Amino acid sequence: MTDLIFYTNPMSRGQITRWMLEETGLPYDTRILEYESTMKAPEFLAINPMGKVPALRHGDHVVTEAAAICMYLAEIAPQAGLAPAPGDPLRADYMRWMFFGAGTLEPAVITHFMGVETTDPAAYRRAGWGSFPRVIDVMQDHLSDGRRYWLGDAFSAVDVYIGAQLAFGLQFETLPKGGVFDSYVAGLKSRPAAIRADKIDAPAAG
Ligand SMILES: N[C@@H](CCC(=O)N[C@@H](CS)C(=O)NCC(=O)O)C(=O)O
Repeated sequence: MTDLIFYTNPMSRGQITRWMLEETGLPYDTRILEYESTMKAPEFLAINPMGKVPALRHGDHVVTEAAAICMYLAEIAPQAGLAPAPGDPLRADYMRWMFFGAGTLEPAVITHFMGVETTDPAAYRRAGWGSFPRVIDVMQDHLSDGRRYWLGDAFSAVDVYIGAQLAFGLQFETLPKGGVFDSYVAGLKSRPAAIRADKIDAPAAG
């Protein structure tokens, strides 16, 4: 019995949450939802009115949005050491990059994939993510010192959230291959929790 219920589809951003759950070592139950049927059924819309996964129910409360779920899980599993502790100045970097992942990297990749370009100066100013090339440059530059983990010495929820997005991007070729992203992602994906998570979701994802 566990009070953590994970709503997902194996072919979704739920893979980020699965990896994070496996990193925490917390027990959880999984509910697999199908696009267009159970994901849009009243029972699930009562959990997430967006009709999207991932979602996490913890007792009477629900967390949605993959980044928020990662941050929440890091907080309720402090023994796993997946976030700098309260009061640690590194929390500045932690929060900065988690929000960068959700509010800057994600829309940059998706809009680029959809063919929306924001390279003209007016569009760049209005779009919170600036432009796809700028986001990629900033991220490649961040990794150019050969760091293994996004925040420096220690693995954290940022590596799960940003690492998973970079892994998706390399897999679906929405991000440039053959550079620092490859080595960063390869290092993260060799973690036992990442391997376990992939093993659970991969067969169901087909
Ligand atoms: N902002 C959400 C996005 C969630 C999302 O768009 N999930 C997709 C799967 S990757 C989904 O559930 N799509 C189903 C739909 O919109 O019908 C997050 O970060 O978790």
